[in-house]
Amino acid sequence: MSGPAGAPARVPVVIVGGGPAGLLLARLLHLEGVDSVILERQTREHVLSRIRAGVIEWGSAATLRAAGAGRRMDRDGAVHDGVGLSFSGRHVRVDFKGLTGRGVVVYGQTQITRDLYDLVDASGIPVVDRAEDVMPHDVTGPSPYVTFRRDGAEHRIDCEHVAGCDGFHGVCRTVVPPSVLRTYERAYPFGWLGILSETPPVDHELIYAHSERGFALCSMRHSMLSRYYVQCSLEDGTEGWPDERFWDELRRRLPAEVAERLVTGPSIEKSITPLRSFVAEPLRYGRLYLAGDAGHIVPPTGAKGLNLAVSDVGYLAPALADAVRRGSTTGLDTYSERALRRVWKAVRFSWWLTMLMHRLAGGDGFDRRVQEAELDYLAGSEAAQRSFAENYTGLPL
Ligand code: FAS
Ligand code: PHB
Repeated sequence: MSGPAGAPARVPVVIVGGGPAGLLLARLLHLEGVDSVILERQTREHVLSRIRAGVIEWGSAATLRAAGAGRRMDRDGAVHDGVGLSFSGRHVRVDFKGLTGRGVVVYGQTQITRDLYDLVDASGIPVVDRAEDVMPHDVTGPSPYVTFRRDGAEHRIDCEHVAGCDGFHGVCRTVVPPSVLRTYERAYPFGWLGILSETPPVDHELIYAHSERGFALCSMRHSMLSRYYVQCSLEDGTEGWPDERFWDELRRRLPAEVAERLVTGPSIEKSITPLRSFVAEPLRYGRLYLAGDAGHIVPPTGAKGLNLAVSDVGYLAPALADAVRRGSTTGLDTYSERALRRVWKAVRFSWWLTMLMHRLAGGDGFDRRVQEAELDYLAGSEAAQRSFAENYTGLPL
């Protein structure tokens, strides 16, 4: 078997998955003079059709700029110096800039993925899309290889290392034996119903709303493209949420002065996302390394999913380059521990903000009183707001 047109039969690094983690890793390796190939299960059109994250941490933006993916982000994205929290009829602004000296960049993951694909193409990095039944082999030995099918033909690529950037439902995590893999998980008893609408955002910054009826989030992609979410039941389907019901429910969860400003319009995308916290340990097994959603999932409340994919790759790329170019495995030997230290801090923050902002069913009202007390404390404490700001804008790499 040989590599398909455009892909080598042997390459130092095979990357499974052509989402943000895989694309960014390929580009950073290229800048270090290390060749790779990306094997992506879907078509490029399918990957580029996904509507996902919207908030880029300060450090992630720096990594993307270092990769050469900053031009359109800095042109079309918007730096946000704060965020609004609304609860019990109150509205509190957390001043990221004033508290930490930095902000976040609001720029859609869809655009980031497009920018990264353009860079990968310009770098001459082969991307095999519609790669079926991808499977890493012999990852605990010195000569791993990856097989896959495409258009009915079997293929094999020999390599030195395999990067599992294939997301939560990918194949690479399954290569790690149950005797080695440890997983930690929280499934939340609610989901997010999200819509996109070609309407002006309700505010110039994001608003996270805690209300008796449930959580809501007002976000955006640009001045005429808004992104809104409401907490919903896991039993819900989008067919049960016509636009009129969505807009009505969103208004009910926002402070009156915000709801009055809301400009509604037809949704151009509508989807429901279940919320989950998940971490797999270790992120390395032999010469296989997990990065991004392949290794961990966070509820989108803290806007960390995409950012963790970027930080994992920020650790993994130089480590792979050291091994391939200089024969040093120190970076690879410490990759899992370093990445997981940052992952668990983001998992904690995402869990904390999810439990703080969402309506928790059942109970005697105790949870709600504790939520209200914590929000009241956050509203009045600079120390609490600084902690929020440090975590939201991104902890150091
Ligand atoms: P991805 O899942 O993006 O990419 C993995 C790639 O691997 C995919 O292209 C997939 O097709 C491919 N693949 C899978 N199995 C394969 C196989 N066997 N062989 C080859 N290829 C394979 N994060 C936020 O910060 N904010 C949000 O609002 C937010 N909303 C989200 C909504 C949804 C519905 C989902 C699923 C995630 C959301 N996330 C959000 C998280 C999301 O942005 C991820 O963190 C981000 O996509 C992680 O990037 P990757 O690790 O590259 O994984
Ligand atoms: C988004 O704009 O899609 C978004 C923003 C912040 C979040 C989650 C999603 O916490």
